[in-house]
Amino acid sequence: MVRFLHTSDWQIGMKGGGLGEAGPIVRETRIESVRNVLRLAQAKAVDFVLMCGDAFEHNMVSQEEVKKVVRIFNDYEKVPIYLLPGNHDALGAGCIYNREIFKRVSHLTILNTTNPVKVADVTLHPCPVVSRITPHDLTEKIGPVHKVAGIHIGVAHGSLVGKFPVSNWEDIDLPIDPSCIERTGVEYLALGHWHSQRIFEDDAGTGRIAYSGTHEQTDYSEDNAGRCLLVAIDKKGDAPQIESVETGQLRWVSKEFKMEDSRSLGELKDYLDSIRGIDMVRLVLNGELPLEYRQELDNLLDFQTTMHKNIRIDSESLNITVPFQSETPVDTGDLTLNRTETKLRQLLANETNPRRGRVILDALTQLQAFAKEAEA
Ligand SMILES: [Mn+2]
Repeated sequence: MVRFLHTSDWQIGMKGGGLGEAGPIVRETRIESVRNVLRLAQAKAVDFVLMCGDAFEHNMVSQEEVKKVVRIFNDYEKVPIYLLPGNHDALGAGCIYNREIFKRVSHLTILNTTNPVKVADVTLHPCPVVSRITPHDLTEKIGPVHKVAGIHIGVAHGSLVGKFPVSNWEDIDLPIDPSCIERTGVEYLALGHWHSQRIFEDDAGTGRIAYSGTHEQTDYSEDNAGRCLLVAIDKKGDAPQIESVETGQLRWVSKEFKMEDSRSLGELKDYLDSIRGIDMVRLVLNGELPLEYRQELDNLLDFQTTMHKNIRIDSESLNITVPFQSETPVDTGDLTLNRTETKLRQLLANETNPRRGRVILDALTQLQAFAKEAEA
């Protein structure tokens, strides 16, 4: 019997680009969440932790960040860790695992060759990544073990051919043939590379190929991320018992809203009220919203930026429409403002590019807001 924790894609040292001020928070949190992984491994008294690649974002990650991870490893010295190099931390002259510091962690084994590794009556079959782009299936190196005693586990990093997830998986290099299970006879193929957790069942409904997903979500496009897999296999040939466990700290949501009128503004407001505890928020706004609601929408979203660690608003597909009654120029009480308004309305009427149209609408909205302020 074997019980282990399957994890992957810690991507320690990632920049968190596009996340603004939340970038450094995401970066630091992923280090701290490694502690969640090892704490869980210790609490569940697993035989070992299996790290399936991309522990580090690249091979040049600063020694300061490496030391933060090693410090966490040292706090859990009774938890054996088997770590596979992925495409981000690929083997080679500059490999991060060539650094002396890793050799001093006695309970850490870097799976840097394809030689099978015996752990009690379990055999690991590692398929370390040797270059960032690898066009052939590295699991081909796993020999058939149908008749070899004990439990056998394949350990690899790449994309299962024909099973691509909906989210934006990094690259189509590193192909892995799902038939690896039948060909080799391993009980379980532990994979890394995809950040969303996925378990693939065979025709008999047995899950033998799985991506643990990243231990801490890295992007809005991921689903079922921030987790690990607790795997138990009783004996050779048995179906793995797989349990998904949470290890991530940051909460992410991504939501699409069709804007139409004051009712949809109300729905948006209710939704925003309901996600107060969420750290990372992406809103996709589309539809058509009359100009008169524009200011209220802007105010709502402006306040919402103070409620989360990151809020990303994608309103490229939102059209602000000018209703018929506001097509007659508003008297702002100022000649220059009136002329500017008329000019902007002419520009808007002739504009065919939606992106430029929105800029003109922005200017019109601001101008009307100024006029209202002046009135008050
Ligand atoms: Mn990868």
